[in-house]
Amino acid sequence: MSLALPVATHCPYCALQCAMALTPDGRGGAVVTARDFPTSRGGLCRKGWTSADLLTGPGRLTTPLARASKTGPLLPVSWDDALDLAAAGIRAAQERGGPDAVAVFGGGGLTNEKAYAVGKFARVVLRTSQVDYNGRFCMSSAAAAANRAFGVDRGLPFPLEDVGATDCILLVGSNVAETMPPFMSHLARQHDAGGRLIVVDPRRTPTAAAADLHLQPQPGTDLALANGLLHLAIAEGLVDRDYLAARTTGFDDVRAACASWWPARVERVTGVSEPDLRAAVRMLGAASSAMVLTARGAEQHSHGVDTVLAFTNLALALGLPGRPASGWGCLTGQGNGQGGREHGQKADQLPGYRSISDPAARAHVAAVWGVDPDDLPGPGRSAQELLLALGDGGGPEALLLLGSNPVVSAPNARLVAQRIASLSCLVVADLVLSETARLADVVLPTAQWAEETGTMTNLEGRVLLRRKALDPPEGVRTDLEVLAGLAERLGWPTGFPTDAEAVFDELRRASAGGRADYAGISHARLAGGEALHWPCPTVDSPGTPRLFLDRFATADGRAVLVPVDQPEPTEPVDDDYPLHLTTGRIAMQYQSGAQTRRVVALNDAAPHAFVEVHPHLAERLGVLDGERVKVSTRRGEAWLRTRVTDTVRSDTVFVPFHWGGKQRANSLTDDELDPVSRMPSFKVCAARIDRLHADAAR
Ligand SMILES: Nc1nc2c(c(=O)[nH]1)N[C@H]1C(S)=C(S)[C@@H](COP(=O)(O)OP(=O)(O)OC[C@H]3O[C@@H](n4cnc5c(=O)[nH]c(N)nc54)[C@H](O)[C@@H]3O)O[C@H]1N2
Ligand SMILES: Nc1nc2c(c(=O)[nH]1)N[C@H]1C(S)=C(S)[C@@H](COP(=O)(O)OP(=O)(O)OC[C@H]3O[C@@H](n4cnc5c(=O)[nH]c(N)nc54)[C@H](O)[C@@H]3O)O[C@H]1N2
Ligand code: SF4
Ligand SMILES: [Mo]
Repeated sequence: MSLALPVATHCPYCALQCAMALTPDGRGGAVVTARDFPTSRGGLCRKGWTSADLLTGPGRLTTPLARASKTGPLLPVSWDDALDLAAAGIRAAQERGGPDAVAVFGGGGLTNEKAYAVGKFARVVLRTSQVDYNGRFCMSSAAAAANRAFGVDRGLPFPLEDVGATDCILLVGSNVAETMPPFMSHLARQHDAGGRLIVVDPRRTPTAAAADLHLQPQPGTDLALANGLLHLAIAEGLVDRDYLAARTTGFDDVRAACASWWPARVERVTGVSEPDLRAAVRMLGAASSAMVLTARGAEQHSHGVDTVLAFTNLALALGLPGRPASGWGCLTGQGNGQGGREHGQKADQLPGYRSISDPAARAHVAAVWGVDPDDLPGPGRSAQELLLALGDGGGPEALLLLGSNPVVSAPNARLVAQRIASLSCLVVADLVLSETARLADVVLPTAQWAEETGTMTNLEGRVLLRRKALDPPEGVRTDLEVLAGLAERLGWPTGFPTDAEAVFDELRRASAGGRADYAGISHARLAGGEALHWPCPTVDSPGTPRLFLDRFATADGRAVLVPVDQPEPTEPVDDDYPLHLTTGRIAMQYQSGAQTRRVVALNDAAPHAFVEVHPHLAERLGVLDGERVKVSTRRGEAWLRTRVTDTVRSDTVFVPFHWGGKQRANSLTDDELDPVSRMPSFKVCAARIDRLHADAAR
């Protein structure tokens, strides 16, 4: 096939979806160059620059694998044999236990086309309700809060360029300097125009170091902080009464809920000083435009939804959403973290951000799929509930997994890995032999971003075309081909399209009239260079870069303030576990590390996990910088090198989660779930640190 060179596309990793061009090198690989684009502004991070290394790297899977028996090794097999084995395992499970005996687990890195196909495959081919995905661990708290407050969940309801134009930013639980480095150019633009930045993080991250004001709360106390800021805003007369009256409901209840959060109490609960609280509120109050942005630090808690609502309350009370260069937004994480949560791989959802419990939505989607609405299953289990129900957990006995590595990334991962290992049949489609794929009965090697066309929806709700630049290596198939091959074997009569554009056109029809309406977006319009943010209901619609200008997406058009209160910690520190443990990311590794640990340049720069320990704590524990220690919680332990640094609070330790085995942060984390979003408590639990014996300490 002859292809235009270089090929304009976007990065395989995070939701910033930086623009790049790929020039095939003739040996199966490609050379990466950065392209100018309004979001990435010509920037790429090290992960983007090195992303092509994984196309040809030694870790790449190029043949299907299967094992003859549960205890036998994974050995190369033909595609026909692999798909036959997978289909047989699925069929046997369903013969024993009915449709719900098979589960599907997807990922927010999959293209819109794949996410849509995964959800459809689960509902129409397997007819199982048991489908969810890793976005539950990522965006679900912010999504639930946004739906409640504004009636719709689009991470940023405005384009990124507005971030550079706002007067003041309150950035809560986000370390963009490491997680989306080119985002910093928007903050630099904002700073150069005289804007102010407030960062809320228990660590003085590179992002916090760039701020005008850094608030350093104890992990898990952001809700009290937000209520305290709103308390002060009310006391200092900074609330926008006209806006509240014209565009919102619920302020009176919220005012009452914040009344008891006077500054001294907030200081006691959060550790943020009263003068800093006042300084933050005054910066926000004095600004001509302002944004409240949240990310995983605020959201990944067993009270994540309420925490985000506390921040949407604050933004609404200050009159921000729907105003120029202002509002609340969430910084979506995975490459297609936005689109991945709109098109049906979530347990309670159908394409177009429709609810699977809504009869009208079921009828619409069933018509597109050519099935009877009554044949569509209802809502299934959320991600962690599903993972813990597998095998010995009494739920599904077979699992098809694409685009996630839960053995490393799920909370309480020791238990999750045990459940996964107890399945009668695990089928994993991946580019590499991830820790989860290692447990599989059948491994299907799939194409990656540069080798297939598809669309991604970035953090601002803008749909992007990721073009194919190369053919996949011999022996590798696309995820769409994998689903089609399984559908055929499982007796689905009408076939599963394998052409991304055909799948997208079906997705457009399925999403038409839904909250995330893609009906007017096409591969052709995107290829023509149009900037299209959903909703985009018709082919002449210019899309909707800015939401909420006139009304919110609620029934009455008003945004909702919701009274919320800081709960007691789910796992308070005590004598046995006296430290707050929080987890997150570093610049050189991505997620479970399945991809980036196999990129030599990245792995050399960040070869192992660590635990950040404040010098005072290190002294109290008698540990040295770089010493190996045992970090333990009620769920498990990890062996980690210390990194002694005064950037972390002295009552808190931080571990990145990009590694498995003994370095696995998720052996430690708590899987207590938010009651609404079912988000686990990745960002805080109680831990202890012990020295290892001298011989193991090196
Ligand atoms: N290099 C790199 N970039 C990535 C990713 C990656 O794995 N590696 N993943 C992508 C994905 S999927 C996501 S979701 C995004 C995530 O992007 P971020 O949300 O920026 O990433 P995290 O490091 O998980 O968390 C951000 C910060 O929250 C802080 N934090 C911890 N506990 C609390 C708390 O209780 N309150 C507050 N206010 N802050 C707290 C941590 O110290 C951390 O600095 O990054 C995306 N980009
Ligand atoms: N302790 C702790 N744990 C966390 C978090 C945290 O902050 N702290 N953050 C959570 C968050 S926000 C997230 S998003 C999750 C992410 O964690 P995971 O869901 O594990 O994400 P990845 O490591 O990106 O896994 C993607 C897998 O799919 C493969 N893959 C990539 N592209 C494709 C494709 O197109 N098709 C197929 N079939 N496979 C593909 C990759 O090789 C990799 O093995 O981790 C969560 N876990
Ligand atoms: S910031 Fe995200 S999208 Fe941009 S180059 Fe880095 S990983 Fe890729
Ligand atoms: Mo994420």
